[in-house]
Amino acid sequence: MSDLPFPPGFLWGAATSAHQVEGGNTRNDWWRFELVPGAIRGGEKSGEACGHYARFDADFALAAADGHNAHRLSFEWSRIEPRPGQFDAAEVAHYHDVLASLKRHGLTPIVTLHHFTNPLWLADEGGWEDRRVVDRFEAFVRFCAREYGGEVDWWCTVNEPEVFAFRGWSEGVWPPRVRDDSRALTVIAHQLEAHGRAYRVLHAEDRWDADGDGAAVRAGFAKHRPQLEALRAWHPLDRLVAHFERRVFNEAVDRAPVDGVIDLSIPGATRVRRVLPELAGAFDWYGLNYYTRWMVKAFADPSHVARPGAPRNDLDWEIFPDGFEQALRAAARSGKPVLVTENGVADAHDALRPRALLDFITAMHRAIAGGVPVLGYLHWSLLDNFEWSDGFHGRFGLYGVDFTDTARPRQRRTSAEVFARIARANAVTDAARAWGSGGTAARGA
Ligand code: IFM
Repeated sequence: MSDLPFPPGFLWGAATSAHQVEGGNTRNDWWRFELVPGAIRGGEKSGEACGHYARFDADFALAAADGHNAHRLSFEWSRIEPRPGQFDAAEVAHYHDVLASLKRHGLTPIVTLHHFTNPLWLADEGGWEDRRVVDRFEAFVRFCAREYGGEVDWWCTVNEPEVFAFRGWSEGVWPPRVRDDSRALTVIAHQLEAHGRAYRVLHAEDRWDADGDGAAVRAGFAKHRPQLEALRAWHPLDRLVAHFERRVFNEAVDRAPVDGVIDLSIPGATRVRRVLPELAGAFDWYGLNYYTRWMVKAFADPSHVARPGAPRNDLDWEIFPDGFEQALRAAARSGKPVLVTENGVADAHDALRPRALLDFITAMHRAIAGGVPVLGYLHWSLLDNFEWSDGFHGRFGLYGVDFTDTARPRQRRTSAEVFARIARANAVTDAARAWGSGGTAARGA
C-alpha cells in the first residue's frame, strides 16, 4: 500500500484532562462525589490519579519522543480559583511551569478551560444550573486569557456540554446526581452560552501570538459526536427516540455556535430556546470528540448498546471507524475546520487499539481526501487515567500507568509506537501499518 500523507503543519498529539491525570484535586465537586458510596465503579477514587501533577515534565518527554507536536490539557478551575475571585498564586505558577515544559518539548498547548469538574464553591451556589455560572466562567476565562495568553493560542472553552449535562442531570450518574431532562437542557444551554462569552473574552483579552503563526487566539469547544441509530430498524419507537437524541445531542449543539440560536427540546422536557448574538459565529474550529456508534433501544435499560456482534472496547463501546469519517463530514458542515480533540479506545491489554488507531486515522485521511479540512488529531489519551464513574476501568492510554505506584515508569504500549510512526512521518506509512496490524481479533467480532 502507499503512504497516506497529512497536510503540512498537522497537529499530532494526545489529550488529557486535569482531574483525570493530575491527582490531589481536593477542591472540586468530583473529589466530593467520589466519597459517596456507590458513586464510582468498585468504590475507586481519583486520589493520586496518574501523579501527573508532579510528573508532567517526564510525561511530556514521552509524548515528544514519540513525535507528538501538540498536547491538549485542561486547567483545573478549582486549583486556580479556589474561592470566587481569589486566585492561588502557587497553582497559577504551576500551570506556567506546565506550559513552559510543553514549550521545551515542542508541544503546542491546546488548553481546555472546563472539563467536567467544578470548584466546590461553584457547585454549592448551584453550579451549571444557575445562570450566574456564565458570569463566573467569564471571569475565570478573562483571568486565564490575561495570565496565560502569552503562552497559549489554542483554547478549548468547554468539553462535551451535552455529555456533561446528560450524565449529571438526566442519567444522574455524575454530580450533582439529578434525573430531570428539563434541568439537563438548562445546563447544556448555560454551557453553550458560557462558551459564547468565553470566545469573545478570549479574542478580546489574549492579544499575544504565542506560536508566531499570525493568530493570537484559535478558540472552539469540544463536541462529543456519537452516531445514534435505532437498534431495531423496523421499530418505530427506537427510530423516534434515536431521532430525538440526534436532534438534541448532535444537531442542536452543532447549530448553536453557527447562528447563535440555542434550541433544545426532547419529549417530556421543557424546551429551552435562546437567541444569543454573541454566540453566533463564536468558534474558529469545530472540536470533535469521536468514539463510537450507539444503537438506541426505546424505553429499555440500558437504552444504548453496541451493535450486536460488533467489535467492542473494554467499556463495551463499538469500535466503528467509518462513523469517524461520517462525524468528520458532519462537523465540516459547520463551515469551520475540524480539530479532532479526542478519539480513542479503552483497551487495557492493547489488543485492539493498534489496529483501531490505524483504522481511525485512515478514516480521517479519507475524510480529508474528500474535502474535510482537519487541523489535527489528539488521541485520548496519553496515559491511562481516571475514567469518571468507571474509575480506573477504562484504560485509554498510549502509555499504561501503575496506579498502585504512580512513580513507576509508564508502560509504553504498541499503540504508542504505531502513533509515533504516523506522527513522525505525518502519514500512515507501511511501517506504521506493520506495527498496527499485530493486534488480536476484536472481542465480539
Ligand atoms: O475520559 C473521557 C473524557 O473525559 C471526555 N471524553 C470521553 C473520554 C472517554 O470516556
